[in-house]
Amino acid sequence: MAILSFEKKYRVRGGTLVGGDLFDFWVGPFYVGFFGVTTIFFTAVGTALILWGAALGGTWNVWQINIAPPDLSYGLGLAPLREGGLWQLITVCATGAFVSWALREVEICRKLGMGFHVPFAFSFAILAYVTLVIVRPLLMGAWGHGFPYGILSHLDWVSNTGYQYLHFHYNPAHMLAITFFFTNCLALGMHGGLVLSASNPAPGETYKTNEHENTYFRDTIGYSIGTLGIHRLGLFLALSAVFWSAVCIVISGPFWTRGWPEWWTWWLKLPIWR
Ligand code: UQ2
Repeated sequence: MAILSFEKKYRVRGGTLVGGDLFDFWVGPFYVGFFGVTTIFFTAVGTALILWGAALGGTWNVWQINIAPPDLSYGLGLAPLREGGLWQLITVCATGAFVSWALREVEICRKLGMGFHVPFAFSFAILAYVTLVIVRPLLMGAWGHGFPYGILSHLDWVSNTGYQYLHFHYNPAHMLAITFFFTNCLALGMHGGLVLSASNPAPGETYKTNEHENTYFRDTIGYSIGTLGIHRLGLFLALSAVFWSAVCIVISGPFWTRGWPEWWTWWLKLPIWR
């Protein structure tokens, strides 16, 4: 279907979750909707607060700008703006913007009669962020356990938090997350390579399709997962990577406070070694 006739089919009323027809319109190519408005609102306020926090920080070097969460002594209370309060408001705005964006995706899916796979996948990314700056700090009793907003400062936070547990690579959920990230990389490398090899022929060569793709893998490894299957596998691998990343950090502190290498003593204590 040509893009112009498809637009007529797509630009239909309804599918909104709240507000009825109120924000049910487009601005240029962009669908607005109630959650388009809330996305813009949270993004604008959040960005302004980040600029305010940066202005207070004494450097405009983009690598060094840092907006830190409150000191641990503030616990789960509100902190003055300069003492982490800005970080708290920015966290509210960021979460508001991300959730608004996901719900706008849901409204667009409903308009189009599509599955909710894209907002479902995006919700895993939101879950990872929320786990770091809300769930884990709540479980540990202080907003100061959230990560600071800054390019180098958040890297320092990751490094310091890792070393607090001596060797984060011994965290079993971290192992799973990494394995999923790497496998996801392998699968997307295979998929991208396979699709381009078939559908982007050199000048003078002919365009190939599914049958060539299936046959390539049947000839090399005796198995093809299929053109739909590879996308199911990709979504599973990507979501699993994010899910186990969230698990690996939320168990560090709230459920395991010692070094991760020590967790493996259960293995050494198995009766099979006696
Ligand atoms: C495939 C297929 C595709 C693909 C790829 C495969 C025609 C265009 C990459 C091959 C994938 C396999 C065998 C699964 C690999 C498993 C893991 C865990 C990486 O068969 O169908 O569609 O892109």
